[in-house]
Amino acid sequence: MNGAESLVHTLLAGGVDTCFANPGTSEMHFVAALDRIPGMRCVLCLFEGVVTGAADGYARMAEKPAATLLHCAPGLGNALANLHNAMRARAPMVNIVGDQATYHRPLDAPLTGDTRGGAGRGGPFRPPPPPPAPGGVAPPPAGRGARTAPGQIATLILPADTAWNEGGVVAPALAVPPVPAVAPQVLAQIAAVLRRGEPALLLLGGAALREGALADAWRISAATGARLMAPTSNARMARGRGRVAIERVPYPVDAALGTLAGLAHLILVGAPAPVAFFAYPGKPGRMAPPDCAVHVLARPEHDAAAALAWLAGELGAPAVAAPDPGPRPAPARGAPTPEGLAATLAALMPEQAIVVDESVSYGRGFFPGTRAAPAHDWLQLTGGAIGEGLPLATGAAIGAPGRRVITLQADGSAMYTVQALWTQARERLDVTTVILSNRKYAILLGELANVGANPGRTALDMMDLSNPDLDWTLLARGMGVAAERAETMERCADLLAQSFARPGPFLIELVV
Ligand SMILES: Cc1ncc(C[n+]2csc(CCOP(=O)(O)OP(=O)(O)O)c2C)c(N)n1
Repeated sequence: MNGAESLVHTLLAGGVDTCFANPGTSEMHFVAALDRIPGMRCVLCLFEGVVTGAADGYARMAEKPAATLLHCAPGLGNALANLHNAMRARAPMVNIVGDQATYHRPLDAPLTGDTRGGAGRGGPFRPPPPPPAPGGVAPPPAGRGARTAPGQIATLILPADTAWNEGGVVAPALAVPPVPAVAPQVLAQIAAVLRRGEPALLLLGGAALREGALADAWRISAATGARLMAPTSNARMARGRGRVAIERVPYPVDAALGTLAGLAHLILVGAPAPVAFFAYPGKPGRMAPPDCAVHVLARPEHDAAAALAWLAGELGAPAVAAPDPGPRPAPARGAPTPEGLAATLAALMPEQAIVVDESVSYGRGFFPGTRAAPAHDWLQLTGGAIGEGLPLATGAAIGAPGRRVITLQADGSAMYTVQALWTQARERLDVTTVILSNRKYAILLGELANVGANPGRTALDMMDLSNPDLDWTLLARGMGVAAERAETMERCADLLAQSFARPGPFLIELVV
């Protein structure tokens, strides 16, 4: 058995059975091992940023890591933006990065680069040293690292000779450490804070945004008057009928400050304290009022759901039904608007849909209009590095087969990783993409004004995506995805309904 074969067996033994890949010469023995050993679903992606974005989406839905296969330092470099997003989503992932053979590295061949440096930037898990030749790679620490709550990125560098040398050893999976419980004193302290009845807000992130945890948070809210909110960007949130609907801290600084004004206590439940995405001249960076006490109920690695359940019990908060979101809206008519699109989605989306939201500026108001939709999960761009929506949707569809994925996708961001559409076609994934075609970097037009910069012709041209116009129907069809354009909400509704009724990917260019 060679090193590559032992690695594939070890990954499978550890429950990693899906590999998003973009291979090169240094990974050929790993690819050959995947061919010889059954059990691994291999998904080809045509850019490394699609590989890592797809592995992120897979992990968010399957709740376990996928493997990625990436090509030495430059390939890993291409992967970094979506690795960053995955790290912010706290998605587990095991990266296998090929590299020059150990004895070839000193020759400084053209593709030799700082693979270890890049791996270190992909997440907090330090890459293990290259395994000694001959053979015998040892991925279980990587697998365990990835699965340690709340999910981490583990990167294994696989020099070509360690893959092809004989002497591979299959390692049994290591036990994954249990999710740590919140300390009883912390729970008691937070209960005491909530009993005071002062203006308080529970900021729910990570596992606290799942259905059961939201229900317990709602009990606490109903019993104590504490408000509930989520961070601006979240990896996965349970939404729709039957779930407790909560709003997010708004992205614009003034709106965020207004939302949190007057708070005496901010209680963090698996979420970080809210800060502005960027510094703006003359504005604060922290969004909570300066005299607001910030308490940590659960850090992201803690069992936030158990903490909320305990707290609800301790406060004697009875079970309460989720608030009725009102009737399911009817599809909108006329010219496209954000509210109209939200209503149309709520009207038509199937049960248990997965919404992937990289809508950037267009989607800030999607939440209120989709409350009365059937139960669904909502996935967002967590690290602000645009170009993750299409890959994220691709991975989510593979991680949750049988569920329709709906991607709400801003056009500028879509162009970063547009090749993900090809993988959706090849894998026949049930993904409906709505391209929000405003032919602008609209958010940056606002940011130009927000930072007080000068909007001259050259600056404005750098935020304009026209001249030439992108034709999304041609782009999609060129990658095997059926596509149509919609200029009205009626047409959009028609196309959405058609797409939901048939298997496979479909793209709607919504001209907004
Ligand atoms: C990897 C990366 N590169 C560049 C940026 C800067 N950036 C932020 S938003 C944006 C434009 C987004 O345009 P689009 O996706 O069309 O959405 P819209 O603003 O029109 O809603 C850019 C270039 C970023 N956030 N991440």
